Amino acid sequence: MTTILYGSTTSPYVRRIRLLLEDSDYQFEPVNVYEQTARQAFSDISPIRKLPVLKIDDNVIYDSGVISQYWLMQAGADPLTVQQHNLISAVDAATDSLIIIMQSKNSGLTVDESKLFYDLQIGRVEACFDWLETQAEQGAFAQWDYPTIALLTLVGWVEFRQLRDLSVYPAIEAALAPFANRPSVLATVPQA
Ligand SMILES: N[C@@H](CCC(=O)N[C@@H](CS)C(=O)NCC(=O)O)C(=O)O
Repeated sequence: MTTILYGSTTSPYVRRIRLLLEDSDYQFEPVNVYEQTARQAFSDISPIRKLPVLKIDDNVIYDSGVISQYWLMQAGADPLTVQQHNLISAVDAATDSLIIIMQSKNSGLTVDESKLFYDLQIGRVEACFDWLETQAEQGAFAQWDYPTIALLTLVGWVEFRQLRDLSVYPAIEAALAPFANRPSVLATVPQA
C-alpha cells in the first residue's frame, strides 16, 4: 500500500493529518497552491485545489475532515461524538475565516469591520475562540484526540502568522501545554 499526503509545511489543516498519521508510514508531497503552475498541476489530483489531500493507492480523499474520519474508522476508533464534531466545527470556522482574511490581505484588499463580509469573518473568529476557551475551561481538550489536534494546529498557525494575541485565552494555552513536547508536534511546527 502506498500512502501519499499532499500538503504544505504551513497549513493548519495539513498539520492535523500529519499529527493523525504520526506513527504511520507515508510519503509527504509538498504542493504550493498559491503558485499558479503548481495549482494547475494539482488540479489533476484534486479539483478542489485545497490541501491536504490523501492518496492511498488509487483512492484519493480531498478534505481533512473526511481524511480524518476515514483514518480513524480504519484504525477502529470510536465514532466522534456530536460534542467532538462541534469542537472541530468551531476550530474549522475560525481557521477558514482567518484564511479568508489572510488571502484578502495578500490580494491587496482592505480588511475592516465596516464591510459586512469582513465583519462576519472577524466576529466569527472572536466568537469561536471565546467558545473554545469556555470548552477548554471545562476540560474538552484534556486528551490527545482529533478535536485537540485541530485546536493545536489552529493555535500553532495563528502564532506562526502572528494573527492574534492568544494570551487572552489562558484555558486554551493551558489545555495544549501538555502536548507541546510530543515528537510529532515538535516535528510539524509550521515552517515557511
Ligand atoms: N475544508 C478543507 C479546508 C482546507 C484548506 O482551506 N486548505 C488551505 C491551506 S490551509 C488551502 O489549500 N487553500 C487554498 C485555497 O484556498 O485556494 C479541509 O478541511 O481540508
